[in-house]
Amino acid sequence: MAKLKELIRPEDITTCDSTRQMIHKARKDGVELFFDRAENMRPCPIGNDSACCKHCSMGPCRMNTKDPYARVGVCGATIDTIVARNFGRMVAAGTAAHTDHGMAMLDLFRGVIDGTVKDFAIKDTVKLVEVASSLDIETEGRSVQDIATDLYKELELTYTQVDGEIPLVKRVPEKTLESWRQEGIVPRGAMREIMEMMHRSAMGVDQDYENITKQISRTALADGWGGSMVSTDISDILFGTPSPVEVEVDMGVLKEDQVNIIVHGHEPILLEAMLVSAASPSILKMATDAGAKGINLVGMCCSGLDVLSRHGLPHAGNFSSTEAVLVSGAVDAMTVDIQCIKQDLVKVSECYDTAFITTNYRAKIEGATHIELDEHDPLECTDNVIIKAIGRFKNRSKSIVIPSHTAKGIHGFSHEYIKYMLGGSFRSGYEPLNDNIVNGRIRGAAGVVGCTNPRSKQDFSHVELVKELIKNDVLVVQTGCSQMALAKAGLTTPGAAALAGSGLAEVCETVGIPPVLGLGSCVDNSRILMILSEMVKTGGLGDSIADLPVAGCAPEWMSEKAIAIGQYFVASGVFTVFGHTFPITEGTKFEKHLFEELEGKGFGKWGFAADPIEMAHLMIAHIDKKRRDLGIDQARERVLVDMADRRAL
Ligand code: SF4
Ligand code: MSK
Repeated sequence: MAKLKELIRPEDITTCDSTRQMIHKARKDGVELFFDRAENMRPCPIGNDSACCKHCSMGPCRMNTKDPYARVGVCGATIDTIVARNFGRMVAAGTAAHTDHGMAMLDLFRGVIDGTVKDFAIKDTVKLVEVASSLDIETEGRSVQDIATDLYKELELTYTQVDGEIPLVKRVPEKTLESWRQEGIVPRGAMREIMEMMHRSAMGVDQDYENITKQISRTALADGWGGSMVSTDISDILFGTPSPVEVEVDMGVLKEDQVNIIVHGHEPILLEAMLVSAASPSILKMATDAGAKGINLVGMCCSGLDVLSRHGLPHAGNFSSTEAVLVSGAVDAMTVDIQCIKQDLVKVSECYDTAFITTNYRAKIEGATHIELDEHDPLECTDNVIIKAIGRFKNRSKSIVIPSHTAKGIHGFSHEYIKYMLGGSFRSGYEPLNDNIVNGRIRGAAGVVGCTNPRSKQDFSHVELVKELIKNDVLVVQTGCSQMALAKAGLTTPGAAALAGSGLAEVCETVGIPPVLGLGSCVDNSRILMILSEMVKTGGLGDSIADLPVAGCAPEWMSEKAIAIGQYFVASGVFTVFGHTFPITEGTKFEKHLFEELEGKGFGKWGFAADPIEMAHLMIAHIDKKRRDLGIDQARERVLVDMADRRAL
């Protein structure tokens, strides 16, 4: 371990008991984790408090003056141009990540359709027909193969189209779409928008922050209503649309007497293939011959959430725990694909003799074993990963300390299932949700999503924020590492309704749902967009997404993907609050544009707060304002008076 300054106490950097226990152990073992490095590497003050531009070799230009307008770059670029360009490039990178993930799903779908991929098939034909119909593809009396072929061609346009509107904007409420058309921000195709964003943010091109913001929104919308939505839809078609399932989470799911394999990353294909390999009798025999009682497949981060939603696979924790889990000494192999994979996992794996295996040609890591997953023969890779894990199990030499905590919860809510659960098979729909919002039992809805970050006490803001929201009758939907924070804290069970306000608790108890609904991985934020769209189309809550009493939040975000997600929610009409830091300079015109002016154009707006309770109250205040604008605030007061009257009686 590198020589460290005095280290911060684990109690102060995480609220996750298992991670805390593992940080203590790592320090005893002399193993450095990212928490330690975050302590030793303070954020660069120029980037943190102001801005820097390094888009050409006349710079880099530092804008770290007290008055952000006191200086311009060598080329004359103002602070607004510089922060808008930097922000735009983050959105372009985040959008590229989600759309490339979606493209990989589409590649797999094409292989299934043309018969070159034989290990996967179309599993959910109901979803296939539903997605095809939503894009006006004829489905009546046609074969699955023909519908799928037409759907593939249509969805490919999400990426390759150079003019017009991406296909999935057909799902956007009319008034929301109209505001995009007026602003000229309907995405044409994701590749074009990302390319144009990169071009316009280069030295000497777009130097008007308002004009840059238009391309920022257009690019982000190509993610939410494009790449991410394609990824979710195709994953559902190939692997099944999630429905509620009970899942056990946290590091206590590791088993000392089994071969433990952690799968971490984002694309579901790796874990889906791992499930097949782990069930193979010959592989199982190898494991038992090695003295193991079985093979324990465990997910982490977003691919874990994807497969947890579909198969109820146990999950060991979120982004901040991926090194910590290795410190247990119980992980025989960690295998990864793309995104959010810290490079130092290789080093930490080495310290505990864990086999660390990369599987995707787009994401190799120096020092890792690379076994490429080819979708035409995925088991070749996944069989090999398990064999390596069995080899490590046989020769385990490190002391094993498995944290004992686990929590059970219900996950796997999709927008389709929410529709069904509220109305049953005969009258499935969003009417019960909208009715309960109108009558005030439910105050509004909030999406709480996103990462964890070593610069923010792990899970703390997610959990405190969500508790405050449900206490105030706000129904919460979740994705990504945030979902896992709440799952570990035991808030994804129907019993958590006891922590909710009386109105929300009554609805949850009637339907039998938790007040916190887990929807899956970070690309599955597209499911939240679909919920919003359904709420508008169902009626009674305004004509556009911007009219809805809803808000979003990523309290501990770290990835560029989170910024892209935040911007597509803002452009779609949602007030979106981020916590811990925000990557622009305070007191600039660009800040005012994002945080105030966009709302006047029929979009949502950004918000920021460092404290989770403050975040919750910013969101609740916004929800209440929307209720007033809709004229449904009176209904809420009437319900509360009725309850008080009853109590008095
Ligand atoms: Fe400096 Fe302008 Fe070059 Fe940026 S583009 S590094 S502000 S000279
Ligand atoms: S894994 S993007 S840390 S949610 Fe999707 Fe978690 Fe954020 Fe990665």
